[in-house]
Amino acid sequence: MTAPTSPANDVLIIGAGFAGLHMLHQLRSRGYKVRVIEAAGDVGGVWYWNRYPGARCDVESLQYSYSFSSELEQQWVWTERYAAQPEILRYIEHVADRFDLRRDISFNTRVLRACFDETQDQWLLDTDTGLHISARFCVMATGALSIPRLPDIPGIDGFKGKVHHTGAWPHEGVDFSGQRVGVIGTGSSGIQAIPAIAAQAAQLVVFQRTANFVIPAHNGPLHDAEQQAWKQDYALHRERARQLGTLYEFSDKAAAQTSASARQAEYERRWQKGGVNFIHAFNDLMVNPQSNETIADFVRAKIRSIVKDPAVAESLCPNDHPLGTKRICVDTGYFETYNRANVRLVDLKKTPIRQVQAAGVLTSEGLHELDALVCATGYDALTGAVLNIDIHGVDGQSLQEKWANGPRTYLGLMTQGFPNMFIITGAGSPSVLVNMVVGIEHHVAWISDALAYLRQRGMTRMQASREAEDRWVEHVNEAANRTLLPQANSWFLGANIPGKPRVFMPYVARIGVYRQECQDVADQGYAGFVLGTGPAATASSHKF
Ligand code: NA7
Repeated sequence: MTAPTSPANDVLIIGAGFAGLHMLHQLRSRGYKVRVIEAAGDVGGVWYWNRYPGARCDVESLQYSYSFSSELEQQWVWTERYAAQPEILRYIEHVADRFDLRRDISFNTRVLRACFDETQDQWLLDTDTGLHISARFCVMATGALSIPRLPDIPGIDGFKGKVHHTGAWPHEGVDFSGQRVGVIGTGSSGIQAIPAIAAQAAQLVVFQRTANFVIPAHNGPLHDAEQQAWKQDYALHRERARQLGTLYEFSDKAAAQTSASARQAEYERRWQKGGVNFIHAFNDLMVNPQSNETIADFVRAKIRSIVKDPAVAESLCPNDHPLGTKRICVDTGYFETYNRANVRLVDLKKTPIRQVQAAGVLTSEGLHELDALVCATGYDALTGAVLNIDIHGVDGQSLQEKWANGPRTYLGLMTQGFPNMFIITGAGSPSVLVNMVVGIEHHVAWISDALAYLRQRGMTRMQASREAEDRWVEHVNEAANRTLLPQANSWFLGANIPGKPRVFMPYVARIGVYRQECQDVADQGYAGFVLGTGPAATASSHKF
């Protein structure tokens, strides 16, 4: 057969957040013609949209940053242990300026449809601006948490005040002074926003469906000496992060083999230190329900000691899922907020929402009159943004149909039947279970190497084989089932979206293990992938 003609671009990247920007920079510096399509008006991804009060990262600033440029990591100065959204956005904007990335990005453009052209080994994309664009390869840098989800509560459209979602916050900010505000949702976003809104609003009503485990951040200024010390050893820290994800203090002891008093002392020490590190106090907390109960009891006792009203404290105590099986939350003054006179907790387990009316939220106990409503109700996680695009692969197969019973990928990087389409930090990779920037940098490097491998051999097509994909999906399921993680109704499982298939989506593995698995595949000539040109592309043998 004749070789396919060259499309207009080598690579199209969808999304200009942390992933898309790094992918663009890497591929451009390797000589590819690249175009990025971005729905937002500027760079930043999730950090462009999440401008709600209190928004901040729960990974420490010095770790939640790119490692690909030592000048960048040395010169950028972080001001806080956990950076707030404006500082992270400034950092991303700085990266875009520093590496002159914006010239290859089409902003305010949403990809509606992507079809694989089998005759030319290329992707054809249609957008909402009428831009039609083609490329040999397509990289989904669309983010794991980028499709905000408004609750399906009857009457919400008829509310007379403004309804805001934390993940699509107005750029000009919102002034809640003097207002009666309702917040629905007590995940990470709600837990960050609630103290900030309570400080401004006249009254705040929090509608809680599930109480969450929340650990203090102990955020504060990042002092020069500490920052400089870290930067001196940055290369070493980054290398360790490539194995561990985030550099937490991991324990090699089991809670089950530790005395109650020693366990208590360790939980207290970690509580005082703060952050997600808390969960690594012992190595059996995510696999042994009895051990998990000991750390859960510790947090419940803390909640009871902070919240003055015993009934409110009881409602705030999580008791329907093991600690860590929903994304652990990190706060600044969350539980203390319930001691304020202007804050009221509505426990939806006791008094469920019936509907939203023009004047407020009606629960089984009556109407809560409100001037504004904040939905901190989360996202269609991991698959939402990919499936938001009408994607068709070989033989016109639709990705929505293929993933109707849950996402299927090989290594989380590709899905069979959709050649030349890569996904960054998607389902089937560690993704949201590790420091996202570390996961992104790994995928960007792996995809860049795969494209170079194809280019060197004059090949124009790469896709996952069905057999390799089937084995990987099984492997990902087994990994999750060895832990307590599938026990909670979390967004890891799609449980927050009515009708979404209940499949544990991220791959539960230390990123170092996963990196090695990906490296082994590459070293074996991309084992489990089908490489070549046109439909004649042939499968490599695979090990998974
Ligand atoms: P999350 O973690 O999905 O939290 C959403 C919250 O909204 C959670 O408390 C939900 O309760 C609640 N929710 C969702 N729908 C409803 C309805 N219909 N009624 C009442 N309550 C509802 O999203 P976040 O934005 O907070 O955090 C996402 C991630 O971003 C976070 O983990 C970090 O990684 C960064 P539920 O628990 O489902 O009962």
